Amino acid sequence: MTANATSPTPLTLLGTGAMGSALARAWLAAGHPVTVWNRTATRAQPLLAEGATLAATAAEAVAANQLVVACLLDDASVGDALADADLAGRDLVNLTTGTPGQARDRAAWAQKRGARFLDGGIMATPPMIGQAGVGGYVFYSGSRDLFEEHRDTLAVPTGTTYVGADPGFAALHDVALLSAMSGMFAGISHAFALIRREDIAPKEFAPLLAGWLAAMAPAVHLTAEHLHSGDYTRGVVSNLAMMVAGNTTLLRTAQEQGVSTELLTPYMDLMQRRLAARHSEEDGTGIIDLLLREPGSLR
Ligand code: FVH
Repeated sequence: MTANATSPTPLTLLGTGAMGSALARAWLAAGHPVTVWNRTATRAQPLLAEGATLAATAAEAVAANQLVVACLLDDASVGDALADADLAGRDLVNLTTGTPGQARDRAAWAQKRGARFLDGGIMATPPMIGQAGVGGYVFYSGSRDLFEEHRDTLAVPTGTTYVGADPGFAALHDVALLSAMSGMFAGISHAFALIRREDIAPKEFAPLLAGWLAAMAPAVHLTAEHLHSGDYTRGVVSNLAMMVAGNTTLLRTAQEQGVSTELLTPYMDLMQRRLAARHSEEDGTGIIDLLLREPGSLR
């Protein structure tokens, strides 16, 4: 059953935590009949006043609708919740954060049980759900046909970006972006630590920092161009030799300010290694090659 202008697709939502509740509210507000289930039923209660139907068990919730969306804590909770559910003929959309491997295994698991499967990686926080123009979206991967069939319904809470038939790709894109964000937050922490003991108002410093990060963000396109061409020197304006020399100033400043360099040095060590391998005219792209390991190895 697909959505159309007059009858919004009914759906089941497993998990009414912070994100699940936000999703449910967006679908309810758009007129979709929503059956909800949550392990702790009291957490789903507020949604009933907004029109949701509460199922007593996950199996009952799955039986209620063809389209079943799971937004649970982690992959293990998806397995727990759906252990006794009959998935035959169901379209399972898993918005639970997990690894690419877990998504691929979950896709095979769902298929074996007779369900079609889409994995999703949510690039939004709960307050961004149901809000247009705030930049939130969900990466989807798995069956393209299934995505197209439910595209309109899936687009109700936030944007949609389909990234391929491999069910692991949504999680991979999600985690890649979150990992980049983690590095950015590390840099933000270090920057605030540098000014922390000085007579510099954090509130005045913040817009300067945000502006600088935004100005630097387009560097990702040059990195992509380098990886595409294999030439890591083309178009480089700030080369590795200069940057490694500049690192001395960053480290000395940290020392002067009494700030640990533990967030900076892992990246600087990699820059140094790439420079030592005679790549002074590159930018930082070659560091990507230094990071690559055999899949499955931990470090
Ligand atoms: N909240 C956020 O900012 C992020 C934004 C990006 C995407 N994440 C992911 O979304 C998934 C759900 O996150 P959440 O914010 O809704 O998380 P909680 O509020 O903690 O709710 C967790 C739900 O999972 C249920 N649950 C946990 N363990 C089990 C289990 N073994 N069996 C069945 N259900 C389980 C939990 O139920 P209960 O504790 O209320 O009984 C909640 O419904 C998540 O993957 C984020 O990484 C959110």
